[in-house]
Amino acid sequence: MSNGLLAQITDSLVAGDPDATVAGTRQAVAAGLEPLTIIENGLVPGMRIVGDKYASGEYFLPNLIVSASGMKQAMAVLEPELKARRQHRKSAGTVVIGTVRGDIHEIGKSLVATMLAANGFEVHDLGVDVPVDGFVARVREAGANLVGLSALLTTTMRGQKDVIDALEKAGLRGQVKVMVGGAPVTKKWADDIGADGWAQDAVAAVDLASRLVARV
Ligand code: B12
Repeated sequence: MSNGLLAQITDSLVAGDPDATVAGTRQAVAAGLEPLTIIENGLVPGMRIVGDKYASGEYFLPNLIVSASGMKQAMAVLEPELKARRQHRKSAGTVVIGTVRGDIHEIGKSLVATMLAANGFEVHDLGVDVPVDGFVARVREAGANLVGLSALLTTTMRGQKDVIDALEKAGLRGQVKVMVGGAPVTKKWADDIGADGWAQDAVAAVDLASRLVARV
């Protein structure tokens, strides 16, 4: 039954039917499924299939936009559920997160932000297409000890290094750990640009964030 619901959510994203995605998500919550299970086993696989279809030329940009909207609306249903399960941990830190300049992909970044907030971090989500100075200014204002930089395009990944350089220049690099992510970003890239860590998905990002903050 629950597997059927999750498959329904995946299929609705692939079919580009946001109303069905939201309805399926609500149904899954009502059936007692954990929000994280719904995300990881219903929504994310759907977006992956949509991405593959786009890459192979079967889907076009409008398909991506409709599916992304379904995912976003479903996340709006799940966010309060995730927060309701929030465990208050004293050790959680203050995170400034955003998608770097020139890049408007927000789903993965928002998922990471939601998961961090659900795990007791104070999260300052700057949104997408964030200029380098935007990150630096907020780190200073919020006294953040962690920065999360998302990039989904090979052409915008370089922006992650620009933020690291700017933090250095502003004399803030010693106070913050920097974690990077996004589909084209690898551990090697993170090492090359002098980031403190890389995580493949939102669950790993929470684990990484906890470890990095413990080391600040
Ligand atoms: C949805 C989507 C869009 C939507 C975005 C809508 C939105 N509101 O976010 C729209 C339609 C707007 C879009 C536009 C474009 N897109 Co697009 N898009 C995608 C798609 C299909 C899915 C991305 C997604 O949301 N995935 C689901 C989330 C959950 O996964 P995720 O983002 O990877 O995030 C996870 C991890 O990476 C990690 N993570 C992410 N961020 C961070 C940050 C930190 C700190 C950490 C630790 C971890 C972490 O955790 C996340 C959660 O698990 C991908 C395909 C793909 N395979 O990625 C293409 C893709 C990224 N897009 C692509 C392209 C080319 C574009 C456009 C240039 C298309 C065009 N011609 O206009 C534009 C770019 C616009 C711009 N300037 O940014 C290419 C990029 C190719 C490349 N190598 O550079 C891809 C790979 C598609 C393809 N195969 O060609 N896109």
